Amino acid sequence: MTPARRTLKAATAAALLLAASLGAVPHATAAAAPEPQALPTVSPTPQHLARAGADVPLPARVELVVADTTDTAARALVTEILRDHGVRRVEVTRKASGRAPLTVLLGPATRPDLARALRGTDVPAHAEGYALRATPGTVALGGTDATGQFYAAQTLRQLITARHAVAGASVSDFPSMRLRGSIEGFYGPPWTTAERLDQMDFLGEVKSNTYVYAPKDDPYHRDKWRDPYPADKLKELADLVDRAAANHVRFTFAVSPGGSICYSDPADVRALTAKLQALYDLGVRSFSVPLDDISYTKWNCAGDATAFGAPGRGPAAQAQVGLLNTVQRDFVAAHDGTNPLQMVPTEYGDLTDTAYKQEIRAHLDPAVEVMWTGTDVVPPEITDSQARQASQLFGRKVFVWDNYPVNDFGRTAGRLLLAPYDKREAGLSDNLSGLVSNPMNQEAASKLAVFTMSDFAWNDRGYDRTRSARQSALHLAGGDARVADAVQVFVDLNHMAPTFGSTPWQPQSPLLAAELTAFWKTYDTDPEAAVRSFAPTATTIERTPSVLRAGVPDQLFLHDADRWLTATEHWGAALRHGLAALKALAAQDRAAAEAARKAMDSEADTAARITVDPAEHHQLGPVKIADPYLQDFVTKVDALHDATAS
Ligand code: LTM
Repeated sequence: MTPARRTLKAATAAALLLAASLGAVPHATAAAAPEPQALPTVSPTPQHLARAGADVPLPARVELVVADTTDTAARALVTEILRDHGVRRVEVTRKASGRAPLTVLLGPATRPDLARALRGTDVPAHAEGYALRATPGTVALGGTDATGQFYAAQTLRQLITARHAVAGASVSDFPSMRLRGSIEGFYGPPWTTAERLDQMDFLGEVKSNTYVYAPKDDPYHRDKWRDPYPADKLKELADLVDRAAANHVRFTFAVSPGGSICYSDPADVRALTAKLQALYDLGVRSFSVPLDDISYTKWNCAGDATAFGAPGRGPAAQAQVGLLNTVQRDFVAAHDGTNPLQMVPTEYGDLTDTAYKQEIRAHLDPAVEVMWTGTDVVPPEITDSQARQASQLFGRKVFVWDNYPVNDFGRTAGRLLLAPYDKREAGLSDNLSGLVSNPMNQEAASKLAVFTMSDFAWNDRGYDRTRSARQSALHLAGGDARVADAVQVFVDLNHMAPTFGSTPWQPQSPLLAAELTAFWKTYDTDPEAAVRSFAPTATTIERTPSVLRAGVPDQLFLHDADRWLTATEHWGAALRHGLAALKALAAQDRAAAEAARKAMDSEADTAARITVDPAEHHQLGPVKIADPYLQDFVTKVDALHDATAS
């Protein structure tokens, strides 16, 4: 094979990959006949999933056997799932009649009827675990606790096949990490109530149990932390708390007093606990006191200098530990049903032993959860060894606040960060108490990455990035494989991670970049073949926005992505015109080349002039898509055209 042909083959393979994403050509996975015995892919990846027997068809009438110990949310979800899949009568009963075409048992796995039906499927001895067994005539959903029951129902939802049957599966499952979910902890426009409600439902679906309310730009969270929430805001919070509970998500309320608190003033301690009390009264049972992004080289009041001495790392930690221990002891432990207090240390992103960490290690109540972002604020990796060191430094397993996929700092200006989770080592669950995502200003667009993070947090050792990315795309696409293909094209065009420094640790647009490299290589020897092979990709990119706009059911996502979708359309058109210009150049048709080049430049200029919406993005500036590759393509075509004109 000649080098040019080899390059062309490589280019064609890459083009097929991208073009196949839109169903433009046969897609290997899309075209393959389903394996009769293959079980549906469940996300997050279960610890153990195996075939137990034949699939169990869903009849028109189902008996749902419950008891007082059956979780209300799980019961509502199972009922909804059955109805959505054609079951017209869901008869709820306390005891199976033995005459129903299908019996679904839901409750604690220890309930005698469930224990019998689950024989052959291990019931994990883990909080939030569950066992599920579907065999002819019976589907058993047993939780180790109420949350486990809810998660069994979430798995049932994914086990229903296209033929309205429950896959004949045996599932024994539990989370690897205790705390999983998201922390709304970024700077810039906070999420709206609608977005937060959406996030609660989403976290429930991906079996994540934690949402931390810590928006930096909510004045009542930080600057005005002493002030009570006005009634309308409190009502919004109450709605969120209820929705979180319905999804087995711990709504975790955070107050950040560090910018102005006088640690030694009992009135400030009272103001802090009063703020927590108001949320406890709404039903909140998890609390956090983040002390990140504050100065510890100055006190906020003279009293602290008297109480703790000259400002510095050690005295700052002493003051914080005093406050946190008081809140843990006098508020959290004194209120029924609360979970241990969470905190973010001022030194949250390194592994240096300091007087600050020594004080926390020695004196902070061991019940308090300590958050840590990694070896940097935005780390390129988190390894087991780093997590172990952090746990030693803070005297407990740390709770990772992962600044992923947050887009509130300078280098993220104009970007949606959509790359699937990566470079977090399997085995982290042994060394962490949990993992939460600090997402983007755009809630719905964040779900693409958070889906994969939740998969990792549930089962870090079973995490498969490629599978998770596909599942995440399918989730956004409402299960439609063709739309999911388009989602993955869009992800490739925005395949970045939050990065400190100039070297991205997740490659931007890896598929498109590979294709363009192959394209230019072929172009050197056979311009027409190069144009032919790349054309489907240009078409795919140009059509992706319309496929997503028509096919993604999530309107919040379409709103979040709107400007990036519009830019993609223009860049796709620029590619198309650019290819036409190159074709005309090869045919020595100067007029056609000139016209096509003009059209390309105009589309590229239009794309480059689209800016983010300041109401929705902390970092302003032009929307970025597949940079620098698309602009580089345009620049190169311009140069080739200029060269022929001279
Ligand atoms: O990361 C932490 C603990 N604090 C802040 C976040 O609020 C912010 O979103 C990220 C990314 O800019 N950096 C921080 O330092």
